[in-house]
Amino acid sequence: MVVEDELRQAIVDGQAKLAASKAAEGLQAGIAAGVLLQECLIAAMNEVGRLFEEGEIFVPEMLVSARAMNAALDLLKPHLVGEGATRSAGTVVIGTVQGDLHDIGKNLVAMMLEGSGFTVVDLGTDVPVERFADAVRSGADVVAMSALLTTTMTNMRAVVDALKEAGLRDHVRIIVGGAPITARYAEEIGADGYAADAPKAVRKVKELLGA
Ligand code: B1M
Repeated sequence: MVVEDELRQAIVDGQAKLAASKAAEGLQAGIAAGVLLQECLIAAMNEVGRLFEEGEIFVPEMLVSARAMNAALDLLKPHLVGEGATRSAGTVVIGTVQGDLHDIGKNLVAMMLEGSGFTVVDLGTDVPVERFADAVRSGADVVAMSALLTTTMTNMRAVVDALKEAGLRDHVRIIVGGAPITARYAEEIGADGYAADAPKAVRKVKELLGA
């Protein structure tokens, strides 16, 4: 098996140490970190999702796979992010919306924004509407929301509406993303932008801030 296959398999099997060592081996073999991320880490999590959907694995297995992906991601991180700017390009407050515990994609977006020179305030997962509003009051330039569940994506609209009601909507740009989110949904709920993946999120935030 080539190292890419071994890395994918280690994540699907939830073997964190092996996943980290295979990620290191991939880098040593000269495979770009971005390629390992897309073709191994993200591909493995898609496979995990498929196995879950087909009832072949359950939540605990998904969780150990997520840990294995994070172990590999830690290794790739220094290679994925740039040097960063000396002065912040703006403050982005990011979080996974209320009711939703998925954080791998959100962490990836946060990491890449940080690497591109933004100050990132990470509110974590299961973030109540009011915490986003408080972060805007504290001076965030951008609110970035992630959702992975069709049942929680509606909470993005709740945040946009709450910001409007609090008179804060015009003070901030809003970007949304996550597997069930589309550009159309972003427009429908009154967000300023949508991004399909972490690099596109960075591009969108730069565009929104004119950075
Ligand atoms: Co869950 N889960 N999960 N899960 N899980 C999904 C999302 C699911 C699609 C699996 C499936 O059925 N095929 C399904 C959702 C179905 C739906 O709503 N349509 C699902 C389900 C049902 C559930 C539970 C309800 C299961 C249960 O309990 N019965 C439960 C819900 C818990 C909760 O949140 N309240 C649950 C739990 C979990 C774990 C906790 C076990 C674990 C998460 C661990 C963690 O995150 N720390 C987990 C996992 C790992 C997954 C899958 C397998 C992988 C998600 C992932 O990390 N992908 C997932 C299946 C899948 O996605 N194929 C699944 C890799 C990651 C890099 O991609 O997060 O999509 P992603 O991020 C991408 C883009 O979406 C984008 O950029 C990233 C790439 O660069 N992006 C943004 C993300 N956020 C963005 C924000 C932006 C811009 C882009 O701007 C702000």
